[in-house]
Amino acid sequence: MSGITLALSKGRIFDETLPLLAAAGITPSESPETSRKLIIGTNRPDVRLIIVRATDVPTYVQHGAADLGIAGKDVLIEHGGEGLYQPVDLHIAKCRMMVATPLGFDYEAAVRRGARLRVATKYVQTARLHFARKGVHVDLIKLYGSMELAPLVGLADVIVDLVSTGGTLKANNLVAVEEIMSISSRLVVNQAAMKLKHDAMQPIIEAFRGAVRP
Ligand code: PRT
Ligand code: MG
Repeated sequence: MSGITLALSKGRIFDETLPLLAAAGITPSESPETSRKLIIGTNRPDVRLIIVRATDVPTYVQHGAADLGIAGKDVLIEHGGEGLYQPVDLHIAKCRMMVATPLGFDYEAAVRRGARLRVATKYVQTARLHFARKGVHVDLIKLYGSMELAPLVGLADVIVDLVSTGGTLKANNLVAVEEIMSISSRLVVNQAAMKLKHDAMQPIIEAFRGAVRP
């Protein structure tokens, strides 16, 4: 494929990427929200989009099935980032990685007395590193979604999850007790494509960089 392939996920990343694409002179020919197509053309014959799960974006780019992609820092940490350049923080799909507990659970006291914590999360690498740095012993329980449920039914003491409005925590009587890091989405680039397709990719990367609104 001599053109450029960009990997995106549906939903908030796609929505927030549209203005960046526009800045690069790229208009998708249909919306992934209404179309079932997984390969979407654009107004530019040399640029196409592929629509994949958010967690799969780094994998497609790492293996060169896409030249470029957009992925959350959360996803990139879990993936490990091998084979990828991360040239631009796009400041989109922002949120915070937090530790949350049921209302009334004294997290600080549990940490102080060296309790072993059961932590449910989709973000096991991030959680492992965070608690190791704090010197807290944890049993990590890997989940694929709806982490908020785990402490309510006794599966875990705390969760590590992304929080944006806080509405989901509140609705489930949970409270954020510690921020691990702030999260935004990054442009990722296949390292070989960066060399082989440099002349075609560089204007797109620069247009994205110029359109970032921190
Ligand atoms: O949904 P799917 O299982 O396909 O995958 P995904 O959840 O990884 O994808 P998507 O599109 O939902 O998220 C893509 C990226 O958006 C993530 O990788 C994050 O970098 C970023 N992002 C920004 C978020 C949020 N904000 C966010 N609030 N990702 C998830 N959430 C979830 C959070 O996990 C929690 O369940 O929203 C819920 C909390 O939201 P509030 O507003 O109630 O606090
Ligand atoms: Mg989601």
